[in-house]
Amino acid sequence: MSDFEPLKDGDGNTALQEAKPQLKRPPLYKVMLLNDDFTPMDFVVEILTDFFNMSEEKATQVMLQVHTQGVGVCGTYTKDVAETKVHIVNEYSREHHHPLMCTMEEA
Ligand code: TYC
Repeated sequence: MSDFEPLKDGDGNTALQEAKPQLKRPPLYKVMLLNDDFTPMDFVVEILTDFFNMSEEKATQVMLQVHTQGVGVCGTYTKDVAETKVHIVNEYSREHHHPLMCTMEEA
């Protein structure tokens, strides 16, 4: 069903006009990896291929970007998906006793 919003004229009369449908896109979030001195490079590449569906080549590129620049983007997702990825990656890293940190911020 469509919504209606009030439309006032100068004499204080109010009519109803059909409101424009409010179709805002949901905000997107960048999921990022942070560099550290201890997590093995191979483990980071594995994270990027397994959880972010990157090719080995792309994963190596992103891992090296994080290694040299301190931070790199793994992908951009809706809030729920981004939160889940961050959680899964951080849990997986902890389970393997690596200090790798995954975070998110609005794109
Ligand atoms: N700096 C790590 C090393 O030299 C590798 C690394 C890359 C760690 C990316 C974390 O997000 C990271 N072993």
